[in-house]
Amino acid sequence: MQRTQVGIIGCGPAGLMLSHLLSRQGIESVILERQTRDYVEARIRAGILEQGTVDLLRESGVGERMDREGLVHDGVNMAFANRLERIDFQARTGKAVMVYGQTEMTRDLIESRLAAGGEIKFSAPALAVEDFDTSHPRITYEEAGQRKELGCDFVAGCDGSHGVALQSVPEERITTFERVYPFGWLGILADVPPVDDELIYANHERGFALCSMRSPTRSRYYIQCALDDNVDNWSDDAFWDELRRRLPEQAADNVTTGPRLEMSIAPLRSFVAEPLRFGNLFLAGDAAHIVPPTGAKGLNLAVSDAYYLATALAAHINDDQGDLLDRYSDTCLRRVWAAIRFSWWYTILMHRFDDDPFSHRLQVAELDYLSRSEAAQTSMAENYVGLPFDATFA
Ligand code: RFL
Ligand code: PHB
Repeated sequence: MQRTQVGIIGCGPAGLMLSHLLSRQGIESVILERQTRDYVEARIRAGILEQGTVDLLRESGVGERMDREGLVHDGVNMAFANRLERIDFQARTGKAVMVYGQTEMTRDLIESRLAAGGEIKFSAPALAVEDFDTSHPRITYEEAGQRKELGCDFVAGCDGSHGVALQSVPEERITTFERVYPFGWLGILADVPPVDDELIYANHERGFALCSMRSPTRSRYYIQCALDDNVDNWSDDAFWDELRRRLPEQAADNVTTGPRLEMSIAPLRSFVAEPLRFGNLFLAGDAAHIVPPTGAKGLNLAVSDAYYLATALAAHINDDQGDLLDRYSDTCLRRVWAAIRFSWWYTILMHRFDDDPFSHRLQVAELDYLSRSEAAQTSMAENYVGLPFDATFA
């Protein structure tokens, strides 16, 4: 049986960042990934990195391409009632966010892991985590049609929603919290210049819309859709028409249309599984919590979990200090719930829930307040650029 110090299930941002940070502390790990490398590197997901994520990528030596190709955004636009109002992150918090796709960050981390001699087994789905309450946990997995085992000192379940790590834990040891929203996001990716230099989040009577981007020549747009909607119902023209209808005139006039590179629907939900530690099995990222994409927090939480876990494992393995590991679950959950709250608030503020005109007037009143009040803007901005995470686990 192959052995490693930390067995990691999942080659997404959480698993890759954990493996990367552990190797910098001299700790060996093996990543098991169900999909092929091509699949993982082509997957289109999140696009916004918080300041703390950007700093960590830089400090840990994987920020070079991000700094060359990423776009620093000092603010964001809020559209409502045919108005366009800007929230200035720099002025309110002294921080910014970076537009750099999760796809690109994943590629950078895979390349860096492999160049440093790290081991990633692609097309190797984990089946279960065994003996995690002992000091010799094992991951059973499949490789080339064969059933195999990876012996570990610690196991990290970074296997996303529906992962096997959480499923390996008896139900009575887990408490879950969930909110399912009654709509989804229909997203399009197209090689057209973005409508604005910065993102536009739009509240509209027809439903939410978001103008985002991946580069000065590649745009990512989303519109709120019904849960039972289907990509086949949407031609490119129908998407562009609906997007324009939901934007203030000045922005709608600036939309450049083009053929889709990708179109998909994502449902929106909030989910937390507690705790994040079961003996020597630790959960990180989407494996333990899901946020609706409205606050752009999913990817950033995966990174902060990985940071906390790498720091705690290094303190235990290298310095024989176990207290950070003991506090891992509580430390992460505090930050996770802050992001769950912010994403929930932002989702409620921006989406159409029903035909109730009272609800819509309330949303407009809150957005109007946000546009006038520095205090309200500071609160929004400090959550959007990301609450801090640091080694003291304060
Ligand atoms: P990931 O990225 O899902 O990675 C988990 C990895 O585990 C693998 N896996 C297994 N490997 C081995 N054995 C098994 N049994 C396995 N089961 C699963 C999977 O193949 C995968 O490679 O989780 P991680 O690392 O926690 O990172 C979290 C982020 O990816 C996620 O929070 C965000 O991408 C969420 N998200 C979005 N967030 C945003 O902030 N903005 C967005 O626009 C946005 N769009 C999205 C999204 C998530 C989506 N999902 C999960 C389907 C769009 C989609 C479609
Ligand atoms: C994206 O660019 O995919 C994106 C940006 C901001 C969000 C969600 C998704 O809140």
